[in-house]
Parts: sequence; structure tokens; C-alpha cells
Amino acid sequence: MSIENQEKLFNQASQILNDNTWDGRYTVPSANLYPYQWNWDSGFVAMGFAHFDVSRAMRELKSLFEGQWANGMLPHIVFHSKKREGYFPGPSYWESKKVAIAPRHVGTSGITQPPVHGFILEQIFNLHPGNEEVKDFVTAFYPKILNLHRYFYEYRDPNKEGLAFIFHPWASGRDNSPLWDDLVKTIQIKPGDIPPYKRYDNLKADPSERPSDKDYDIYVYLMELGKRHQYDGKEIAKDCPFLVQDTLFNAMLIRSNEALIKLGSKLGLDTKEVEEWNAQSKITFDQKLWVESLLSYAPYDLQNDRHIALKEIGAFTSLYAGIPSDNRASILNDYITSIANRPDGFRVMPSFDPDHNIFDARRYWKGPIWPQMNWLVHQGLARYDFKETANQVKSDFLELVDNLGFHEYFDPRKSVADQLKHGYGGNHFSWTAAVVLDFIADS
Ligand code: 2M8
Repeated sequence: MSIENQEKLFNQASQILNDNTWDGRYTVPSANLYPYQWNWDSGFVAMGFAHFDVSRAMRELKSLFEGQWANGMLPHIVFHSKKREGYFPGPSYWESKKVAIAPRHVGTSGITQPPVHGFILEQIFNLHPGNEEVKDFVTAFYPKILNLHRYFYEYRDPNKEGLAFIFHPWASGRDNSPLWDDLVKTIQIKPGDIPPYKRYDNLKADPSERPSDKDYDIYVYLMELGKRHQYDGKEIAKDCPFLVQDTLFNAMLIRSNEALIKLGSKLGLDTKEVEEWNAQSKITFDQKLWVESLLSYAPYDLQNDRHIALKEIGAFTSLYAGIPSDNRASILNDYITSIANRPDGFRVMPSFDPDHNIFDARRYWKGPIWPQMNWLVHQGLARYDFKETANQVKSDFLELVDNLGFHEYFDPRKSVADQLKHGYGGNHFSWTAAVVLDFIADS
């Protein structure tokens, strides 16, 4: 891509992050579709801002962590804005203020999302060497992330294996991924189990690109269960039908642990606790989540004691966390290469196995290319020195944004995407902008 084009995309991306900033201190993923602050979206956004406005980057993390609960949990949505209409489930649904350990001054959800904040903090720190304000911020912020990780090890790891569970598909960040299809089919919803509710997402985005109504019933069922238990991980573990040790979620935890260890040693902070967590987590991830017949990692379903053995994007983020041996890393890299070289023409990296009959190139997490996932996969491939594949993942993504705009997600099929006028889901999307900023700054 030409320098002029890169500059154009960089400027458009910074404009989007500024436009999506509300009250001067937090960013919404997409003003129309998601009118609140989201957990991992804001992590990537902070990295994007760090390339042109580091004060905003720091403010983004600060405003997000205003939603942190007293036990360390960081909710997946922080409802700063007063707007009560237009998104389900909004602040009144969750009733977080009825929970003693939730913040008093701001409403939040009761579930979490992949813990990216440790390595985002490290990115911000590394982008501004010698900046005393950044150094002070990182030092002051560090304990908040440590508390979040401590929460996962204390409340979300009942067997003390070093892997955290999630109890809702939304917490995986990959809402309607085919990974969860069989498991959610085991949940029988009886009349009266869930309250009546009204979706807005499928009015604002093309319903054929969104999760189904059936998916939403399950989401509500699991939220109701969480609410009954005051969102207490230990209580939920006792009777929740959806209890999963996810690949992406735990890879992010491990990579963020690593960031805390590196930052801690640079800043003279005590890193013993996080080193112990991480040593165990890395080993368990590699041993427990690898499925030899799949030649990949896979999430583990704790209630049914089995792997969810499907080829899916989360497994490939293990590279960024430095989990696989060189041999396993090569296997993962070979798979990505095979997708990039398919005779039917695919950009990398689709979020789900294109050879599986559930694959759907348009529908949300059932196949499309997602910006932040491409960023994570790119970082991982670069870490293991798979330069060619790393570059492919990056250039495929930049090409899609250049051709189809700053959308939420994209069609991986070249023959289809090259005929489209725009990408899928929301437009002027914050994490798309953030990833563009980092990819271009890193070119
Ligand atoms: C999507 O999830 C939300 C629920 O959290 C939704 O569909 O309403 C997911 O892509 C999630 O990963 C993302 O953080 C969120 C906001 O971009 O949207």
C-alpha cells in the first residue's frame, strides 16, 4: 500500500476514534449499534490513541476501570452515558447497583471479556519511552490489572488449574461462534425462564449478519442465572450449564500476565504472584487445551468434561501468548498458510473453519474476518518469526478496510468481498480504527 494511502487511512482512523469519544473520556465501539463503553474494545482503542494522543489513551483505560468491581472483576460494559434506549441489555437490565461489590457511581454489566489490558498497558508504555507521565500512569494503573487477574484465579478457576472459566458466550468476545452451538443446545428454556425482552441490534444492523433470536434467548437465560447469583463466579460455577475454559480468553490472560511481569521488572514492582500464576497457566493451556486429532487448541467444556473440538480463531491467539512449542507453532502457521493459499481465494484470517458446514462468511462470529483478531494473530505470527504469514494477515486486513471502509467485520471470500461496496455490521468502528493505526504505525 502506498505511503499516501497509509496516511489517508491513519488520518481517517484517528478521526473515527475522536468522533466515537463521548464526554471526552471514553469511546463507544460504534455510536449507533453499541452506545456504551465496552471492555476489550476500549483496550484496543487505548492502543490506537497511544499513536496520536497518549493522554486520551490513558483516559480511556481510566474511564473503563471506573467500572471495576471491588473483587477485581472488570465488566464487559460500563454504562457511563445516560442513554437508556437503543441497546439490549442496557443498564436497567443488569441491576448491578443491587450488588454490594459493584460500583455505586456507574452502572455496569455483570459479565467480563477477554483480559487484554495488561498487554495494552505494555504497548502504551513501550510506545512512549522516557515519558514520565506515562511511566507514572502505568505504575499507578498496574495494581488494577493485577486485581483483575487475581479475580480470575480466585473466582474463575474452581479446580485451581490456572485456567479461568467464562459463563456466558459474550464473555468470550465471540458471541455466536459455532464453538458454543452444541453446548447451548443442551440448555432447555422453559416458559417463564426468561423475561420478555426487545432486541435493537437486528433493527440497526442487517439481521442476516447478526446472531439469531434463539441465540439471544440463551444469552438472556445465562444472564438471568448470573443475576440470581449476584454474578458471583464461585456460586455460578456450581450450577451453570455454560462453563468454559476458552482459548482466546486464557491466551489473553497469559499474554497480559507476561506484560505485567515485564512491566513490573522495569518499574521495580513485585512480580512474584503473577509469575507463579503464569507459569502454571501456560503449562495447563498447552497440555489441556491441545487436541491432537484437530491439530489445534480448543476450549474445554467443564460441565460436560470435553473439548469443544472445532478449528477456530481463538486457538491461534496462543501464539501471541508464547504458549506453543516451535513444533505446535509451525502446525498453527501451516494451517493459516493453507487458508491463504486456498484455490477458492480467501483472505486470512477467517474466524471459523471454512471447511466446516456451519461456516458462514457473513454472519457475525461464524466466519468473517475480525479486526482485533487479525491484530492478535499477526502479533503471534511475528513473535514466532513467521514473517510471511504475519504480513499476509496484516495486508489482507488493511486491503479490506481500504476497499470496504472501517466496518466491524469483513467477508473472507475474495470473490465476494471484492464485489461488495462495504464491510459488515457497524460502520466507523472503533477497534477497526485502532488496529489500522497500530498496523500502519508499525509498517
Ligand atoms: C459484540 O458483542 C456485543 C455483546 O457484548 C453484542 O453483540 O451486543 C462482540 O463482537 C464483542 O466482542 C464486542 O466487544 C461488542 C462491541 O464491539 O460487540
